[in-house]
Amino acid sequence: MKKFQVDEKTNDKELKTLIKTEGLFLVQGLLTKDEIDQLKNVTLKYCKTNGLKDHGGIAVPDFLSINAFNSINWIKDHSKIHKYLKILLEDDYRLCSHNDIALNRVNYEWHKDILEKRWESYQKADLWKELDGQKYNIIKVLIYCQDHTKDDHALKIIPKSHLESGKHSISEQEVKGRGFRLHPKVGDVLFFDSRMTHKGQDSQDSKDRILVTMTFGKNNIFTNEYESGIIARQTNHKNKILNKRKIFRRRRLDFGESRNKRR
Ligand SMILES: O=C(O)CCC(=O)C(=O)O
Ligand SMILES: [Fe+2]
Repeated sequence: MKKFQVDEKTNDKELKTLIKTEGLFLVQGLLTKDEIDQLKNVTLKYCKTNGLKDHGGIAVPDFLSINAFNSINWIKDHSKIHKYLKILLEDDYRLCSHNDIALNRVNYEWHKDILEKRWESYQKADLWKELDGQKYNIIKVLIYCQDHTKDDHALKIIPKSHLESGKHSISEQEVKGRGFRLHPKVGDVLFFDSRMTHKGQDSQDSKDRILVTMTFGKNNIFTNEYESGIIARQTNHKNKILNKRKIFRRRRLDFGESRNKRR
């Protein structure tokens, strides 16, 4: 674990080497407790009545596009996060549309954060090969909003697995018993190559567990393809939420009307 922990004293070369060879690093104490509290409070308030049911918890896909999250959209521009992204993505990158908040979501299957299912076809280039002098360079940023030093509810990872080609879902056979759990403190931020094999918590905690994620990619063909698939996936998920709301409103309306008729 120590090997992957960095702080403001870690130099650019060490950071680049960690991502290149291990696939990740964890920056200690990057966000303040007050910043984390803001992320937490807005999420808890919103998820009381909104969001998409997902793996036993609630997901908020593309929270940055939702008015209720305007007060925390500073997170996408946070200068301390961008200090690291600028080094890893060499000043030429963008938020490639993916952003998500998860409340109490269980995510116990090993996977890589690459396009899957019907969205896989958007990613045409081989992610493990160079194309026209360009290379895959997509970094996922994870912010857990609670302390995980004494629990097993943060990310489980396989260092170096970003170098192993594969599909989104990774079987236990491929994992071969490898992997270990990270134990971030409040305010730590994880940066990882989105091809790294990882999984979330195996079961829910008794306390609320909030995870904020955003994905940034170097401006190139790999990021363009990834982003087009992500936009399609996020739109699909957001439509599910809208349809659910419509059904809910229609039911309320029907119920109200039938009650009125009875009067
Ligand atoms: O729930 C988690 O901790 C992991 C979620 C995950 O796989 C991800 O954000 O990429
Ligand atoms: Fe993931």
